[in-house]
Amino acid sequence: MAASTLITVAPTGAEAGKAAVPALPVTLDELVGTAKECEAAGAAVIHVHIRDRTARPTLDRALLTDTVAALREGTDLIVQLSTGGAVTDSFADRLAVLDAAPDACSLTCGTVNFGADVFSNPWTFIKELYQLTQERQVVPEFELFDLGQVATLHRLLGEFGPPAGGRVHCDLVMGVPGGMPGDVATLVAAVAALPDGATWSATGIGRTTLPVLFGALGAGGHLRVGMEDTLSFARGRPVARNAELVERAAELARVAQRPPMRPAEARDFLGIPAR
Ligand code: KMH
Ligand code: ZN
Repeated sequence: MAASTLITVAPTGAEAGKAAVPALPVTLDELVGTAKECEAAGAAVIHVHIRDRTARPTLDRALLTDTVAALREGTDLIVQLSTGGAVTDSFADRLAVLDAAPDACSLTCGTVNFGADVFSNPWTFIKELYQLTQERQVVPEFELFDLGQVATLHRLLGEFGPPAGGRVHCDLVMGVPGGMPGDVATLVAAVAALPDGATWSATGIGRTTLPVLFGALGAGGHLRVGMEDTLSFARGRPVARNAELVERAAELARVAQRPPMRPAEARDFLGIPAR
């Protein structure tokens, strides 16, 4: 079991609206401020979605490039850009995210129903994105929303070889309406199906946040938390700041005798070159 716990913060996402959720970081200043607080609280990776001037999700290349630069300037966090974007984003725009030259990016291994929408990731897109990460040396994190996507990950690695950085790190995204449920039995089944030697984090959407967090810590996995995944800190109590989700995860990781991994250690763990 890993001696420490990688904590990723996903502070914004593409789904929640600023009007309904004023604590959501949507401007570059808000994002960098959040990132600094979350790093101090124990995060080592930031999973980034950005918003435009009207707080709508965007994959604007210049803004993505500025965001990577500002996060590097203000923190030591590993900057992982989302290539999932919003369900409305085109494949071309999602591939072009790598033009912003992040340390890492998400790479979802299959299409999944996403509430009333569809998060589309056909095989042709998955393999194109994967080969681009290899070419650009951007370390992918394999996002797995369902067990069938684990099979696709095996196929991807079998056909195209190891990822940039040489480490296979996955994130189980559980409890999306349409994806795998966020419970411990499903988590154990998904982990058992991962490629040999793969490391993994898990996150539970909404009310599955805590069962998945406790299950992941107990099973030797790593954690993703943040307002992309949950807007409630406890029943009837909205999240006030992303950092309080990181603080809680870090505290529970310490209780589990697996304290938060610092960014330098996390770079080594994920195969990301030092900056
Ligand atoms: N916003 C979702 C449709 C990712 O970042 O790679 C997709 C998502 C996954 O959040
Ligand atoms: Zn995301």
